[in-house]
Amino acid sequence: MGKTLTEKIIEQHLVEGTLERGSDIAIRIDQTLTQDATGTMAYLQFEAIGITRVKTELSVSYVDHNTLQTDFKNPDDHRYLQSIAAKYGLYFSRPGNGICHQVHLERFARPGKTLLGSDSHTPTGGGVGMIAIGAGGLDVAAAMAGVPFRLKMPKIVNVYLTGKLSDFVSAKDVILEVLRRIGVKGAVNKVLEYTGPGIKTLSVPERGTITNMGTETGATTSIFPSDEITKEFLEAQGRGDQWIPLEPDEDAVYDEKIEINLSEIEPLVAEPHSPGNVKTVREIEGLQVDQVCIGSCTNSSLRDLKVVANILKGKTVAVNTVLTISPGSRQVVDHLIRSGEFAYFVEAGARILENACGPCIGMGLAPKTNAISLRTFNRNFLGRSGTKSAKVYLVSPETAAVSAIEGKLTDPRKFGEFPKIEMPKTFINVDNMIIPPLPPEKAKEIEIIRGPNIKPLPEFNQLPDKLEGEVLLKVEDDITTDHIMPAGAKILPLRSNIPEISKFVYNVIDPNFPERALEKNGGFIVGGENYGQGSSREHAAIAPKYLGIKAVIVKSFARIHLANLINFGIVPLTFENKEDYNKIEQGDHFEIDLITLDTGKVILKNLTKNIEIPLTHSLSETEIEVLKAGGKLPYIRQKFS
Ligand code: MIC
Ligand code: SF4
Repeated sequence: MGKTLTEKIIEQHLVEGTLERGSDIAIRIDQTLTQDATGTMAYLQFEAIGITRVKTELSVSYVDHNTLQTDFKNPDDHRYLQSIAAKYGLYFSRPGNGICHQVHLERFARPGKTLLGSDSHTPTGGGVGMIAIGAGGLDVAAAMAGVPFRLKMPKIVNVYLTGKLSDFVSAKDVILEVLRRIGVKGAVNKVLEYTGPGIKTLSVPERGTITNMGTETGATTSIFPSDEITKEFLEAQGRGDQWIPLEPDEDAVYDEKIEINLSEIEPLVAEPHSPGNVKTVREIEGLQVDQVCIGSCTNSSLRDLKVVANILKGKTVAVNTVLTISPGSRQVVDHLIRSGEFAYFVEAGARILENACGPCIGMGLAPKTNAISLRTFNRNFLGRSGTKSAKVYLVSPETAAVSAIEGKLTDPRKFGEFPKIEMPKTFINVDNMIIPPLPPEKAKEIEIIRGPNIKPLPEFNQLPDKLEGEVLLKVEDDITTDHIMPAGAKILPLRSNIPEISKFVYNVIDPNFPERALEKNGGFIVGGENYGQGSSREHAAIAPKYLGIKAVIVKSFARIHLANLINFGIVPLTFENKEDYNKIEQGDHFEIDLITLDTGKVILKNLTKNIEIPLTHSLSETEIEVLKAGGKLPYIRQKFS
């Protein structure tokens, strides 16, 4: 029986387990990446593991999220990260060099390798045929220490592409089409593997856009084969020697199949406040737009910004609209400057931002009250832009650029002729802002530099046999980590200070939550489906843990958040009967006996309502051990040192 590409790469990296779907497996990790907002915590944990040098083939530390420096905190973190990279043998991509996923695709991603990143959009690397997975910082720290990464063997979904995209329709519309079909929980514990004649019409950056935003379907990762197009891209990046051909067997067997004819896709848009609320642009065209933001790890490649530049050429941004552009990397900017296309942004009146995440994570450029903001980004969760009353719509670069000129949401096909863009045969390699690892003898001499905001990770106790307390919060379906642990210019700088950041847990939904949790000595959170969708930020587990959250009881979990809860000793439980969710109210008093955890079932006693509710879980034996040890850090210390 033939194999899928996913199976081939996973099999080559398998340390434990089999390819049986849903079983617990452990894989060897070749590469890791971190970014600054998750990286400081990840490296504090790496230090706590006590290894002298990273054990991966390649590990890169990027600075791209926390680049708005309103006080000392962010630059202190950058300095800390730089000293860590020098001491432990990592590459360090300096602030301003670009967004981790864009730079990694350009300079480091390699077909056939595994990549674990402390950012949920790490699957961007799947654009060159690698298994690239997002995870919490502690899992990435462990991978840097040589610990295999554990996951459930995902189901493999074949996304079979035929046809060819029309002018003004691009890769973003393809992933929006996938989201339209399967929604934000459609691919939890699945890999989206792209094949079919249509893939030959997509360049590597376009494939990267699709695998990047595959994260919004809940997928473990997304992957394209490594073919002639991949070869050309790597050669143009001066990395032709890293190319290997990789594809699924012709008779590969997939668990599911989705067929998409690229020729039939039209410009799409995701309405507030979920990337899964997809409509055609035609359906809601005409909406006045106050702000248009172009960039992010989804749509900031040279291909995308060239298209935008040429749409803007000779035009002016509409009077009541603000246009921002945040390029993905210095390589992208360098090309645009040398080709003269950068001038089109400037002349059109775009506000040019740093090569960083910027407005995507609410780091500046928050929209005005009740604004309509059109963004080429991948997420439009409530409040993420920094303005709770703003409505964020996700679109392609083509739709964004044309709408910026018109001042209203416009189907870009009305623009006229599609600008012909020319991609360089060879990219300018601007690696002078990437500091390579120091040799071990030199690395030893490096001192780690810590700013006053960098606080050690709090120690957490071992798990007791019985959990007791109140339901501190009851929430609905599709709660994101942006609800649980918001980001933005005010909160992100606190990422290396758990006591401080914990004051903002659930800030968008219930600003009194932290105070109540501390006052009641902790308790429980009850939720619906897909709890914890979105980012990899482990602060969405560490900070609730710090506030005393003992267990989270929901209908279903998103993958990365589930792993993060386990890593920090919060018990993740699910209802055996989903309707039991309705039998619980905020304020109810619970008692949960964990003695039976190993059997896969536990009983929740709702003392307030005087009822018993059966709960279940998907925890592996190792995960139960981790929980019992009080989290992954004490567990690793016990086991590996
Ligand atoms: C995001 O897009 O939500 C982030 C910010 O990149 C996060 C990581 C973080 O919270 O630092 C992610 O996607 O994992
Ligand atoms: Fe940065 Fe936004 Fe991409 Fe997250 S989704 S890595 S915040 S650009």
